[in-house]
Amino acid sequence: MRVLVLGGDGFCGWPTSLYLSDRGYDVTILDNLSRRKIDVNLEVGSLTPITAIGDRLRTWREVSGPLIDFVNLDLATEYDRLIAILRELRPDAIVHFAEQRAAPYSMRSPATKRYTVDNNVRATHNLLAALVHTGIDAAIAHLGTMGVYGYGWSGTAPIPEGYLTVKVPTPGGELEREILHPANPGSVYHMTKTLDQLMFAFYAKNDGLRITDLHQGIVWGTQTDQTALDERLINRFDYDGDYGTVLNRFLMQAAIGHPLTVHGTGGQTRAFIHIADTVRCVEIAISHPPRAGDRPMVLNQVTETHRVMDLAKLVGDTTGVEIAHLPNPRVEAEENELAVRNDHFLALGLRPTRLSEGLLTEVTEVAARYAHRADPRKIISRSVWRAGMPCASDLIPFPLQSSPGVTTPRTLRGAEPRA
Ligand code: NAD
Ligand code: USQ
Repeated sequence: MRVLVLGGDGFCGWPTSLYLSDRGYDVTILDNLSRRKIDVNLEVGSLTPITAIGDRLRTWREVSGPLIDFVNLDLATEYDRLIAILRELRPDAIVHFAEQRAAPYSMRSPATKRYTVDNNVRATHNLLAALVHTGIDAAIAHLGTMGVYGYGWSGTAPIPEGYLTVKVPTPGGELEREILHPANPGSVYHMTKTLDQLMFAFYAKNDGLRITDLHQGIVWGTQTDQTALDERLINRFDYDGDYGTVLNRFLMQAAIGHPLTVHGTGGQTRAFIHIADTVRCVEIAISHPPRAGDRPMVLNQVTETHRVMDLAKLVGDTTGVEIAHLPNPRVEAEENELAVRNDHFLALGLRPTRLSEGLLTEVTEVAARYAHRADPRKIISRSVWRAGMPCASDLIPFPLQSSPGVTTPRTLRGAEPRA
């Protein structure tokens, strides 16, 4: 089976490409390397020393045998080249990761708001138009997000898999209908994923495209069996205030003795999935595509939910690092309930990797190994949702070497918060 992985150089796309290649799929990565360029612009880098895409692919060939091809192409702007690549490759499945994915970055400035919308909406639409244009019947698995549903809208009722049954009052009585779950995005980034959903609904109905939208929770962890084979295959580890996500940030902060940066009360509940389950879910999705004429299949790619404060306590208790309650730079509910249905993935064979001390330690150890690469000035989230919202000052001094205890996570005692 020939698979084209759009965004295959990224945090989820790279381990997915290796996993699929390892499982015998013929993989081509398409990526414009924009994520690496954003790091350069933000003057930050992955905590882990990721190698150039060419080195990654050569190393994979050396250690495992199969060849992964690479195409450097901007999905949002290079439509004609995309057509040519699709005609040449004729993929059976396309995994679409290629979007700007950080909510804080999408709220950082008018320029990043516009970039996020232009990039994400055009990338997705170009893909859909190109499949119709070329007549290539590839199944699409797109990475959506739990954030399309919003938080707290349905209280403790579990969020269904994409569609909601509603009763429509009519003069002749009530009609029962299944509609796309109301969209309730919390950032410009999340808004682009709700726009993607509408495009999928249209192209599935009008052109019979076969589309699965994977509403994924926050991905944590860093390595998979394949990325751990050689240091040159290492996955990226984002820890900065825009791209770092909450649990990986807490684990990295513990590793360098930085107080854990809880926004507000920490009452926000979110959905999570380990990176090793992300790659498995993608394989499950491309092996069970919908049929032409079906509405988009929506699967909640989530294995558990946690409250931010509970995660901070867990990491704080195991490492001795303190918790800092910081002003929340986002406009979001201080507290919310969250229950999510993920019946499809369980029925299709996913055995969830649950958060465990062993896995937390593994990530903290990776973070501790590369702690010398961390720039603590990049940790505080300073992209605010509305101009003028307060945000915290740096919590530990730079350079890092002058802060206490940069040795191993378990011996650390965090510096005093001074926000
Ligand atoms: P990432 O930024 O690490 O990877 C995205 C990749 O897409 C990058 O390599 C980037 O260079 C590429 N890309 C972006 N725009 C492109 C374009 N126009 N043309 C070609 N390539 C382009 O992000 P990630 O964490 O790997 O996330 C992948 C997908 O999964 C995203 O769509 C994201 O919304 C979704 N997702 C991620 C998470 C998470 O916690 N990381 C959770 C839920 C959903
Ligand atoms: N948070 C903190 N402290 C931090 C970082 C975050 O308290 O240091 C809080 C945030 O305020 C928020 C929650 O933790 O309430 C989650 O934030 P996050 O940055 O971990 O995740 P989010 O912005 O939602 O985005 C991430 C990915 C995105 C994906 C989404 C899945 O970057 O691509 O779509 O998770 S979900 O959240 O399920 O929609």
